Amino acid sequence: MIDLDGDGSIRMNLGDLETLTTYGIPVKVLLLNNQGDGMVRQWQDLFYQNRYSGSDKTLHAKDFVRAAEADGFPFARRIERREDLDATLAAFVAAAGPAFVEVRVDPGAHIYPMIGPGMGYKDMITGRFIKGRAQRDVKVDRSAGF
Ligand SMILES: Cc1ncc(C[n+]2csc(CCOP(=O)(O)OP(=O)(O)O)c2C)c(N)n1
Ligand SMILES: [Mg+2]
Repeated sequence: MIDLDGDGSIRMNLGDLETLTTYGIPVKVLLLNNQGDGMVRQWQDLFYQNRYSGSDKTLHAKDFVRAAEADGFPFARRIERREDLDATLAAFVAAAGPAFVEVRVDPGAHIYPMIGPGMGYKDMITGRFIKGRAQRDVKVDRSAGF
């Protein structure tokens, strides 16, 4: 079993990492760390002119790999470079018992498709890479660099 987690979500139940090691439960935890509540931040990018309230965690100091090590994870690693992905993920899946891997991802990346507030399916926003139907004009401020 592989738990795909976010840095915001895992903060809500981080104590249960220890449950896995206490009982030897072989769950693999794959953390996608974009240093914030990305789903919330995306709305603030698109509809609130990049005004971030409560969604930015770039100043937070949590070292998730050390947290997993402290809870006794025999396998706890961080992936920061794309070229390390394949080998580290293969070792992660092959590791016996509970295993933890943190993948650092782009804090500015958006997730599509999405439906904005007050919009319907016909207004689905598909982003830069998905070819969609004609879209309602959503003004996107890309000054933050994405
Ligand atoms: C218990 C609970 N609290 C709050 C929310 C609202 N919420 C939805 S997504 C989200 C942010 C999740 O951040 P993260 O896990 O880092 O995922 P990301 O979008 O960055 O990939 C929050 C707070 C929720 N869905 N459930
Ligand atoms: Mg996140």
